[in-house]
Amino acid sequence: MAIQKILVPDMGDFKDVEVIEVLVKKGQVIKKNDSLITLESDKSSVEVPSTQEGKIEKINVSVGDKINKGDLILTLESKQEINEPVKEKSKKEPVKEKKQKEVVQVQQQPAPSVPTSGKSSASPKIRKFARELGADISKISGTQRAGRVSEEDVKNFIRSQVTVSQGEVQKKEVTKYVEEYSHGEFGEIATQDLPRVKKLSGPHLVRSWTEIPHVTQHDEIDVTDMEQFRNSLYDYYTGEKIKVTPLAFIAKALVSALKEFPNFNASLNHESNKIIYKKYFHIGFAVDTPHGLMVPKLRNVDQMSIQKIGEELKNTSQLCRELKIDKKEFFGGSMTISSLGGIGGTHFTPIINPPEVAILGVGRTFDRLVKEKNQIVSKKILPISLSYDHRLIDGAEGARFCVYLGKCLGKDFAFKLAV
Ligand code: CAO
Repeated sequence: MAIQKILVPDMGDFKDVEVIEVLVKKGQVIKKNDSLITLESDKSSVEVPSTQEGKIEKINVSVGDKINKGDLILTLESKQEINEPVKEKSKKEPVKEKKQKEVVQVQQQPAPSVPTSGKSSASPKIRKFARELGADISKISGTQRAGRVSEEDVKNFIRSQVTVSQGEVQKKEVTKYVEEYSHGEFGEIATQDLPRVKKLSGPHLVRSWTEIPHVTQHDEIDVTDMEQFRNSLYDYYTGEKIKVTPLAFIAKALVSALKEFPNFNASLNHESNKIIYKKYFHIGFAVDTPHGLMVPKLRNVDQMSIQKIGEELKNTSQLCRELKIDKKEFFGGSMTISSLGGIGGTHFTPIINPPEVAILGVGRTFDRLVKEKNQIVSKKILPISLSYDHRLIDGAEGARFCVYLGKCLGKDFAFKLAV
């Protein structure tokens, strides 16, 4: 048994390149040409394959390390005798190791650096894009010059993996993730079936996450005046306090913003490359139920008073929690609000509910001390997070939408919500 070193080969122009993936583990038995690490520079990405076979004794690089030709990648226990057995070292090898004798292994049999996986070449940006979508770039055939993979190739690959038909997602190629150890090996566990609602919503979320290029814009709205108004609502006849949550005001403000920015009240038809503009204002809202998340629609919110919206929110969420809601009520929406304000937290990244193109996330209102006219005053701040489909909505439009919404719920709220 000999210890062999696998070093970074000559990579031409590459200097101080970053390790972005370590593709092997300590103790793993590898064959010659198995990929060991992926390196990424500004220009391109390469995988470094092994020049030897054997069992990995120690890995000397980690993700984020900057390495150069001759640096030690790993040591290997190999049956194959080599001319120059390598001394073991107790501490992590510095990656800057270029002694002549120690590079003998590689210099005799230089490990060729190859464009990633040997099959696909792609820019770091595209590789990152593919990684974020969980796609293996090596499986994607590039349509660009010299087989280079484009963003469109990645999207087409994802589409080919997930076929959506009649609300059901069928995975053509199921990736099986085998855990190295079972959960039960670490302590007591319990197993139960995934609730039906989660089984149904899961593929829908996957479709949204993998197909829609999301952008999420976070903002804060001064809702001090609105909150004062909300807390001062009393029934004209009975004198009783009217309880309406901020969500009713937000839904009303959202309708006003949808009128001003029709791209948010739209859907995309990719087959015909058309935008469908909706002339109705059916607002979806995420409801947390014991069975899982449901997103019913409130129809024609533009024609409702704030008090009526408040009542409808209560009634509809109750129907969801009791599983009495009609299935059709989950379809035909303009845009969705996901409010976690009743629970807590500030900003998050809501996932668009297709075929809609945007979703508004709402956090919990908090107090902030600000200086106003040389006085310190307390303001009520509402955190919002707007996710939108970047294929239809540009960043500037997203920002304008947030500003407008801020005006509707801010000092202009009485005026804006009345229209
Ligand atoms: N800031 C401060 N307080 C808020 C608030 C906000 N942004 N939003 C609601 N509240 C308050 C309400 O005023 C109410 O206070 P009182 O108990 O004093 O009346 C309390 O929080 C509870 O409100 P609520 O959550 O019951 O009512 P709602 O109209 O705000 O929301 C519903 C209704 C159905 C959206 C909500 O019950 C729910 O299910 N939220 C979870 C949505 C969710 O899971 N989203 C994540 C989707 S992605 O996984």
